Amino acid sequence: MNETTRDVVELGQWFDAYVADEKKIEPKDWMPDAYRKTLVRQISQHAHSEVIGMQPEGNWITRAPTLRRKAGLLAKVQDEAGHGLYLYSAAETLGVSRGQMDDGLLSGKDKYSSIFNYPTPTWADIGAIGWLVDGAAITNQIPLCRCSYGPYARAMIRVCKEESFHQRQGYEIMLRLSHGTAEQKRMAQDALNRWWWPAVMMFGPSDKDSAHSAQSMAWRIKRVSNDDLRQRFVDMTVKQADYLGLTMPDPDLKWNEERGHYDIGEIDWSDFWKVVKGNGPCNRQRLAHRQKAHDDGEWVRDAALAHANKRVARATRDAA
Ligand code: BYC
Repeated sequence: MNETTRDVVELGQWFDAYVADEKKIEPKDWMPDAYRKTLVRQISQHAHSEVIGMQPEGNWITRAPTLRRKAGLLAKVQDEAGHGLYLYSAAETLGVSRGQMDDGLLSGKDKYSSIFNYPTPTWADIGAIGWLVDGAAITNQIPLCRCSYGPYARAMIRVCKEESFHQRQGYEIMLRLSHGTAEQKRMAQDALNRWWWPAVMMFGPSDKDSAHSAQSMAWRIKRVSNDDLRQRFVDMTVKQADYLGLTMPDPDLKWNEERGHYDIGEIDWSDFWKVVKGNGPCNRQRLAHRQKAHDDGEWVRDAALAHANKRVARATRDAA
């Protein structure tokens, strides 16, 4: 064993013990390359999801039914832009640049959450997204507040607080619609029918097929497995649907006395992978829209960079 290999083995042992002790890894700490890589993958995917996630709802800002609804929706979509920015910043602390992450998203190399590739044809979709998608996001993200990487864990605290407001605004829309006219109730039920299974799939493949879960849990990046998070979400949401007076689109959904949880029907994983691989109903539209926003913003990036370069040049001259 040469000196360098021994150092890495010792550092690896230090790292494992450190995270097992629930201590946070900070940007300048030593970390295994694979840990860094996994975090860059997960955090940048998460950031991309927030940014792409603005599109399905942004679609309704100009058509929100009242001023109050418009203000709530505007605030939610702006929060999502903010989440994207915290998360890109958290990923940058791992040595990847914003430009590299933009390229990853726009080239189709990087993933973003499958859920944002479905259309939002009615106002009830805005309710269903807040209730189900943000509900699923909170279920997934609360444990991430205890992630072993400090900048990601800290970003998650604020994100979760804001997601909690998003979930409530969505649920309140569903409550009003489901207790409104027959047509409004029908819209709410239709939105639930379309969003339920994609929301259940948001948690990722089942544990036996999840490529990264075991290692990510050992590193205390992920704290709860995909299936356990999915179960938490199902158990919580079934009761909320009951209160709305809506029917879950799953004839096999039933309470399992022995397990103390709801059982759900078979998940159509082929649909999930189709969407993840870029062939969902809106994948192309979402990326094309993002590409256009990126191109339209080029002059802003150029101006900001020119300004920053000028300041650096002035500071260097003054220091000389
Ligand atoms: N969609 O081994 P696995 C939001 C991929 S945004 C697409 O289990 P991992 C919001 C996975 O990446 C919510 N791909 O992976 C915004 C991997 O492929 P790669 C976003 C998925 O990473 C606006 C492969 O499948 N939340 O809150 O251990 C409005 C195998 O999976 C998906 C986050 O990003 C999916 N759903 O676990 C409203 C949370 N699932 O990378 C709301 C942070 C899996 O090897 N991320 N894949 O090519 C995570 O917690 C984890 O990354 C996941 C997946 C649970 C998503």
